[in-house]
Amino acid sequence: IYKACLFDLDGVLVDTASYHYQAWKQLAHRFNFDLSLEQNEELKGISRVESLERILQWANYQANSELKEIWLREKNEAYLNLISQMNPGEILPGVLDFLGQLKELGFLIALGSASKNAEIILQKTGLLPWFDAIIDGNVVTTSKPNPEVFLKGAEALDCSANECIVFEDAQAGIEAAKAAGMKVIGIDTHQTLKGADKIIPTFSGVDAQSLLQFK
Ligand code: B16
Ligand code: MG
Repeated sequence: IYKACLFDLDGVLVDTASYHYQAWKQLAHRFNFDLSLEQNEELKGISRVESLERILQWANYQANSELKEIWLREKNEAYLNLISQMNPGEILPGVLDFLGQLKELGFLIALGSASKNAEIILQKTGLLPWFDAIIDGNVVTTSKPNPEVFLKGAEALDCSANECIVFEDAQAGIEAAKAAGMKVIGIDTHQTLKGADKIIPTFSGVDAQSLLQFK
């Protein structure tokens, strides 16, 4: 009954979290704030604008909207600079093999990411040709945990929600998938995700057929 797999990008297919972290950390120095790794974890899956809002809150710093715009641009420029060097070697372990298995099983594959830079990353890493549809931060108006990104993914593939399986590494993404009425598999090395239908630590050695069976 399952026809499609919807993948989050950062933390599922590639690890861009460390690039986001470097770029935000650098930006936060502008208001004398030192962003911690734990705080960066909380930014996973949420949009750029919302990430800045959270950081400003942690820093207890007020900024007007023009300044925020400048900072958002600045952060993104730093981030783009970092990801411009990305290559296929940065695809997370087991991902390519898993995508290959999905194609063989006849699954449709879509991206469901909050990032506005998703397509560049897919291009740089050579992942782009695997995708039948790309839903990213440029086409959604609400962030995860809102289900919009995954509902649009299902629509683009001409599937209903109960035919889709989502792969996510962030709590907001798990919640978005559940709110969309989809099955969700958490990618979680630290066992901190709640509410997923199944959890795998990585795609390494995963057999798609048995993983995608649900009672
Ligand atoms: P951008 P995902 C998310 O990607 C990241 O996890 C999150 O940290 C980031 O703020 C968001 O993309 C927006 O990224 O600044 O490139 O538009 O996990 O939804 O693939
Ligand atoms: Mg993610």
